[in-house]
Amino acid sequence: PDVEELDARVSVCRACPRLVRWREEVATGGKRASFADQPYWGRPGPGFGDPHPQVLVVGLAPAANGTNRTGRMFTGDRSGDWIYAALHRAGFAAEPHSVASGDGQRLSGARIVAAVRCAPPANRPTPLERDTCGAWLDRDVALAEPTLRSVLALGAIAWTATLQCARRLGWAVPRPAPRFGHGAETTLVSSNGKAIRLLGSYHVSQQNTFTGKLTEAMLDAVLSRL
Ligand code: DU
Ligand code: SF4
Repeated sequence: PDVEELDARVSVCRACPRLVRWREEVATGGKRASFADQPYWGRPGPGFGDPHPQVLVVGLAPAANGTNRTGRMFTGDRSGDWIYAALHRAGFAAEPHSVASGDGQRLSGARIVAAVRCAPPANRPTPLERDTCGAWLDRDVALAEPTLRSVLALGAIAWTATLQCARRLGWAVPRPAPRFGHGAETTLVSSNGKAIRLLGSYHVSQQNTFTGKLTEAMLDAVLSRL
């Protein structure tokens, strides 16, 4: 299997009843007024970017009117404005913005995925939904492993999901479990004996960027270490 096949498979997943209901509800009757005339994706968000990445960026979950609308990771919401601008400044993204399919955005050396692939109500997946969707993260990480050098976890949930994924894949994870923080770093060793760095950044959610908990300089400082 390659990433194209993986993306096709994940985008038709219906494993979590609550999330299937929510993603489809938003995509039909529940559109944001300003997007009312647009078709919504209404499905799980597949990974986006370089099929042979050195860097895997792991987000939390699609936004109801962002990825759930556009079908592309971090695309069409304010979190996306932050991460794509930073990826562009760091040389990974062709464009500083990600608007929709056909906008010319491409990532080189990086691929973006999420711990949970369907938009959750109140942006909060349950522990069971996180565990269930971990199966897709496992496949993404396993496919990326041959070229992978670093994983950037955006937020504590992505950090924990990545550690759990590494353990399921039989990778060596330090004990006690490394703690998430902005700028946190640890080294995982893949089942092929390859050292892979895990870096943490505060998530690019508005909650962090509006309040100044996460600044562009803080994000750039972590990305420069990738
Ligand atoms: O059509 P394609 O070149 O296989 O690309 C599919 C999809 O992935 C497209 O929206 C661009 C993106 N992509 C990328 O961002 N970076 C790559 O190196 C290859 C594809
Ligand atoms: Fe499938 Fe993940 Fe969506 Fe659950 S959250 S339905 S596992 S893609």
